[in-house]
Amino acid sequence: VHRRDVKKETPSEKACFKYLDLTSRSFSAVIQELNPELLMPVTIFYLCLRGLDTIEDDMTLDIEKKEPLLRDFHNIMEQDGWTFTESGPNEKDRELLVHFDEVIVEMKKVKPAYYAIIKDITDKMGNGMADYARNAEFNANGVALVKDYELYCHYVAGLVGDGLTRLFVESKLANPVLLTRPDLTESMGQFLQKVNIIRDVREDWDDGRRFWPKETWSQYVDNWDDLFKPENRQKAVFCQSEMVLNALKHADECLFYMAGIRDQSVFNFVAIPQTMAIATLELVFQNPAMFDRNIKITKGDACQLMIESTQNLRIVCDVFRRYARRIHQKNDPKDPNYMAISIQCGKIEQFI
Ligand code: PS7
Ligand code: MN
Ligand code: MN
Ligand code: MN
Ligand code: MN
Ligand code: MN
Repeated sequence: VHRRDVKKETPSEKACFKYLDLTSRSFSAVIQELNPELLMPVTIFYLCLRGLDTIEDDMTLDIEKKEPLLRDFHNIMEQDGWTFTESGPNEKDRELLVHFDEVIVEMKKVKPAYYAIIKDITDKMGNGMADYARNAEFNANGVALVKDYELYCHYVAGLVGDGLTRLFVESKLANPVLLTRPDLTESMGQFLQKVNIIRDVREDWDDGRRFWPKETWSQYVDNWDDLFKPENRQKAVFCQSEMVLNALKHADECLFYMAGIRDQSVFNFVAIPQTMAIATLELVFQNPAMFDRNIKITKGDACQLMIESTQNLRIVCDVFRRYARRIHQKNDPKDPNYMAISIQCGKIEQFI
């Protein structure tokens, strides 16, 4: 296991870890234990994308200002001394943008081969986010089709997987064969992003944002807001099942992807978020509380998952099977998605 060497760190390196801690709930610890070769590149990658996402998420920022910022962020983030102080005061990650100049100092020290990957992904993600930010302005209903939902997930998470995989292979910490399987990489990102979007539905609704596709929710309620009315709880839970089923389809490909990782610290880094995601999916499944408030797995479960995700692929497969079985047991025969969920859980339970 690797640990940061705090004594040898420059002030700007320390600042990067401070903003990593401040802005990441789930990734900070695992990033800080990465193989030293990838420690700074992945930290910088995270902070660039977190900065970009802070601009995307800021609903007080006018679209005429937001769009060019998103589209050009990959160039803006290279300008020495650049900082951004216009985020709304309630923006939780605004401090990162206020002190972005310190991230830029470290960004300039990243190996060119790694930096090229970081810049390419930031470019593609920013432009994808911009397409959807415009769309949200003109269409208060958000995304229409499941394929639009999945394209959004590609921009904000599938691309992260692509960039990380290229970093892992470039540093020889993953099998290059992973580069020939972009479908597996895409599933790694899609699974995390879809679970995040399902779980955060209430918080996003409160903020006036919707990521669930109309093609799905319109089968259960006439208007998006109706999904949150207490009298529609049963319909909302059935709709939730369809969203869970859609996410669950990525689980087996995530297990295949993890078989391509050669380095223990990289394995831990990719496996921990995935096991947390399947546990979160089990927690939200058939759980009406998700429409009232933000729900989270317990500290105890998170600790157990950390231990299990830092061993080997066999143990991680066991975790996936365990949660698939629990989802299977909670499955409701009255649910229109009952058969499909049952089949999908069966597939994971029988995996290798
Ligand atoms: C570079 C580690 C490992 C092949 C900031 C990791 C926000 C779920 O929206 O912060 O605030 O609720 O709870 C992470 C694939 C991306 C996908 C995406 C960069 C896994 C900007 C994570 C993370 C690919 C867009 C965080 C996708 O959730 O979100 C690095 C392999 C950032 C990964 C966002 C979401 C990540 C997310 P929110 P959270
Ligand atoms: Mn966002
Ligand atoms: Mn966000
Ligand atoms: Mn500063
Ligand atoms: Mn979210
Ligand atoms: Mn979050």
